[in-house]
Amino acid sequence: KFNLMKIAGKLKKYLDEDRLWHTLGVMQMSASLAIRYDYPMERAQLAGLLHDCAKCIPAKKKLKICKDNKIPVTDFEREHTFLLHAKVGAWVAREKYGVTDPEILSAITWHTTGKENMTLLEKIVYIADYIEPARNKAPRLAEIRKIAFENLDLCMYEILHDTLEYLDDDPQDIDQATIQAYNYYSDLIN
Ligand code: DGI
Ligand code: FE
Ligand code: FE
Ligand code: FE
Repeated sequence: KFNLMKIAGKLKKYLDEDRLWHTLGVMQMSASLAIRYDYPMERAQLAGLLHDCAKCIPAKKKLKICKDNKIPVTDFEREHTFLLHAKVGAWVAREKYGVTDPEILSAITWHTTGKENMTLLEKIVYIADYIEPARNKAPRLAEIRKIAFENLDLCMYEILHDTLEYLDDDPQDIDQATIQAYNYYSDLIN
């Protein structure tokens, strides 16, 4: 059994103020979506609380963690090291916060790119990350926040669509997982 308040207290030491506030927003939004879609609420909160636990680790240190722990790093991730905070985050959640639940670790792993055929918790965290109240940069947020509570798969599609549009300036910059996720949810809703 885990204590969310204790974990938040520890996280505070590893995240800057904005990232902590974002994280608390994702925890709450994950709880709301869990209630809406019948997922165990506290497990969703734990995943949301820890999803960015590796966000403030410098690139060099993330690469070292991967090397030391035999976590595979793709060439693409080596060139876009910010993507590594997701899989390194899952490692940190397990090793430093004692999370063993593979569903939670997987939700942390896939929260940045998404992937094909995501589990309910993976979708909850991915979406909560995008729509939590402190996020304000994405377009159409009001609309996407509503869709999140109406249709999770459609919401995945809308977020992936806008993410690809945002990354469109440089298609070389797009991870395969993001493209696969987009194609999957695009087929699913059409
Ligand atoms: O860590 P957060 O900022 O809370 O959120 P996140 O981990 O979901 O990262 C969001 C950013 O990741 C957003 O600016 C879009 C970007 N992103 C998502 N998929 C890809 C990507 N960036 C690149 N370069 N390639 C991708 O495939
Ligand atoms: Fe993140
Ligand atoms: Fe995200
Ligand atoms: Fe986040």
